Amino acid sequence: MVKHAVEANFDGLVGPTHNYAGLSWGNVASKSNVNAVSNPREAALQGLAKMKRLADRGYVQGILPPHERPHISSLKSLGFSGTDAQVLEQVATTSPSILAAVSSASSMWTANAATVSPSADTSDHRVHFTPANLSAKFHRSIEHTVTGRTLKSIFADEGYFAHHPALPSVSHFGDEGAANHTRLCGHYGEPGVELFVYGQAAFNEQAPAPKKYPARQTLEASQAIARLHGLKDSRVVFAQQNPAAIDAGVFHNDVIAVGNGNTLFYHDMAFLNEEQVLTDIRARLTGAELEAVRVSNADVPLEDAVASYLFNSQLLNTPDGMLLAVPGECREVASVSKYLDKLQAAGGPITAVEVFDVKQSMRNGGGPACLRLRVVLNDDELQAMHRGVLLTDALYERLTTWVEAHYRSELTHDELADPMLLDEVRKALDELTGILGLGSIYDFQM
Ligand code: SUG
Repeated sequence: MVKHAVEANFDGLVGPTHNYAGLSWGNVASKSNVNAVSNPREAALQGLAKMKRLADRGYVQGILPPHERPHISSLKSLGFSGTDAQVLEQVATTSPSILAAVSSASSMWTANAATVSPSADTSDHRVHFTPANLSAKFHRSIEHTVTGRTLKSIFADEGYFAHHPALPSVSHFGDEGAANHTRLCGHYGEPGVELFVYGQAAFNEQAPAPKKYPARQTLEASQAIARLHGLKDSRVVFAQQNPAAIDAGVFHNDVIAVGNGNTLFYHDMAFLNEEQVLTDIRARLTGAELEAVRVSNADVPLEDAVASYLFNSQLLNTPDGMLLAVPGECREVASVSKYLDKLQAAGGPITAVEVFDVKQSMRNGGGPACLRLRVVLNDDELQAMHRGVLLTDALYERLTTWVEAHYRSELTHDELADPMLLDEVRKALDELTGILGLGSIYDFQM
């Protein structure tokens, strides 16, 4: 029997150390905004405003808390020692790049937090979670421990939820989570097709691969996740990303494609073998016909797609079609803006376009879709999860006040070594776990 289910979106709350450190080779925005002065307060409020607008529209909206940064435990594991203030001073003097890496607020991009398979797809009919090892970038590879703790704290009932540790943290199993995973289905509660998009087959040196930028996700990692989650072969598609797209700055598949329900919205340069991908999905999808909304390079050149983050939009069901929630930059790039006008008039599955301002995150290469982790939950699972992280009007007010009390409105690299900043962060996060009712999830709380 098909159970009623919804797609809940868990957005990463931007952390108090949000800054522009140019940490992500292959991510054009991250590199081009290096050393810009950030505004953590504005970043967090922009994120909360997006969540609030979607919650007001009736979508189930959850929150994942930021991580402790600078991450002192990581620094100690690298041999920096003494009091926290001494650790910070040593690393700032001898290795400022390491300090920048352990200070990144990158856990905000929760599309990279984990891969999630809904219970309708898994062999034991539980919702499965695997935190992404994010092994391609040091600053992100330190996220999965706390991400795993947080997900376990929210989805604690083992009768409904299964948690796996991150895959081995080596390049062969590089895993970037839901950013390279799309689920297509009829109703959310029906078995769907899980599309895993990878950048490179790690164990085959002859296989096509990008030449300039790294492929962060491997085929072998995607296959491991599908096995761990107990997915049926007949419901899984593995597709290689077009290496030329990676070399043009498409470091995750969600920078060039987004799917929801029976609809796949994608750029014609997204996949190495587009026809095969569509054929494979069509052969596996039951309960609905695939709607492939293909954007040609003639309409939107790849570099405009990357600059605007058109495909890093959220694609959401509405009572009369689908809503594409796009970043503001889409209206600043002429080809994209023109395309969006055409799209709404085309009579296809996407019937509405709305703009969301997440500029602070965008400047690090994170659009609306990067900021959220999708978790399909049936009614029983929604009841069983910890509901203290679901956004209500009261929680929105509480979190806005919390941000205003604890966040700086300007942050430069020199300030990352300030022991006062670390104190501010810990005080804020300790209060936050109380607000969200999460218990102890941070190293400093243990
Ligand atoms: O991993 N940027 C992130 C952006 C992640 C976007 N996520 C998705 N596409 N789902 C990254 O490249 C930049 C941080 C800095 O440079 O300060 C950064 O980590």
